Amino acid sequence: MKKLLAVLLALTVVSAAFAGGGGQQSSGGVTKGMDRKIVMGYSQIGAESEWRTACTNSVQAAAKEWNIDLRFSDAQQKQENQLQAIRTFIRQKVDIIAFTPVVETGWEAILKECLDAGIPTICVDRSIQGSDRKAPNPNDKNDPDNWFTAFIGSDMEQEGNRAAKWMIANVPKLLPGKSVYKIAELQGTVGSSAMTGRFKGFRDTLGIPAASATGTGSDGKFQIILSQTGDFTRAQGKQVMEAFMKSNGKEIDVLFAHNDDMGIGAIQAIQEAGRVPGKDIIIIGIDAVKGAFEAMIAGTMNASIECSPLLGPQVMETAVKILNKQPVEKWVVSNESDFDQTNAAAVFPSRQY
Ligand code: GZL
Repeated sequence: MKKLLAVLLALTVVSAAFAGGGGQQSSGGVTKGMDRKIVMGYSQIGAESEWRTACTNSVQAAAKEWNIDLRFSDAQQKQENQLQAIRTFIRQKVDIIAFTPVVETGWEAILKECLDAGIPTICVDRSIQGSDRKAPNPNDKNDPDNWFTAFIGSDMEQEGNRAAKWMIANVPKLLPGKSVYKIAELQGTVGSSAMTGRFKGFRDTLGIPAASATGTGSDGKFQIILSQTGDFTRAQGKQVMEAFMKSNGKEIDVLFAHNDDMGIGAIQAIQEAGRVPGKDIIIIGIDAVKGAFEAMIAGTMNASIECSPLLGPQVMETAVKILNKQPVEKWVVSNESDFDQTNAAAVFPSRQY
């Protein structure tokens, strides 16, 4: 018995030491792929939508996975808070800064401060004005693509194209017999690349000038009659749709919402105005968040164009490559799909956000 107790005691001591030592070493230790633990400053826009929350969760989970010390700042939709957070990161001498620009303009000065401080930056999700995210001329200091090291995110114009293509292919079948389909549009945050890209891409595919809020497509079948920002939130999407229903409720055939949250907010406004969302008014959103799948399965929403928020792993992998002085693409494009009532139920169980 004494021998058994001695063996058990020895085993307990050894396992505790290993776990303690191993635990302390891996958690406080080095970043994957590096010889030290790196520090990343991340300036996030806020928490305005399901998509944003999923993006934040992805970034925070990936930082843990890569063992990166993440200094995370939520700007609550204000650019001045982002600029302040990035200046703090510079003062703290972090190894790398990642940021999602709430709007496209106003980034030159701060990004040049990062360059002067020798801190590389990764632009995530939304982009900055004048950036086409293709390999820039390295000597052109005025090319915005030289102000940051890499961009990780979706092609917003493509998302607008995809929404218009789904509408052209499906709306005449869902609402047969009309010569013209009248569209209401809920724009995203004014001046954000997500809004400007989707706005332009949708119009390009219809043949409506990108500068026009309203107008009729080149084949005369689709006409944007209303277009206003709902700032990517459910609450404002509902509010603006209430106004649309009051002014033109009877003639709206299609709602194009720059994100699902605004489309979901609009569903309630359409119902309260006595029309049937998903049947009388065809609703097309962007993001493909959980709420959109639930609405498509319930029949109150018709389609959602995926824009993946699961960018965390790519951000961390790109950060390690940059700090290891390995070559990185200027633009790591996300791969995405389109969903509607024909595939939503089958795909929903496998969705990660
Ligand atoms: C798109 C992202 C947008 C989402 C919205 O990449 O910037 O911001 O479409 C989110 O849901 O608020």
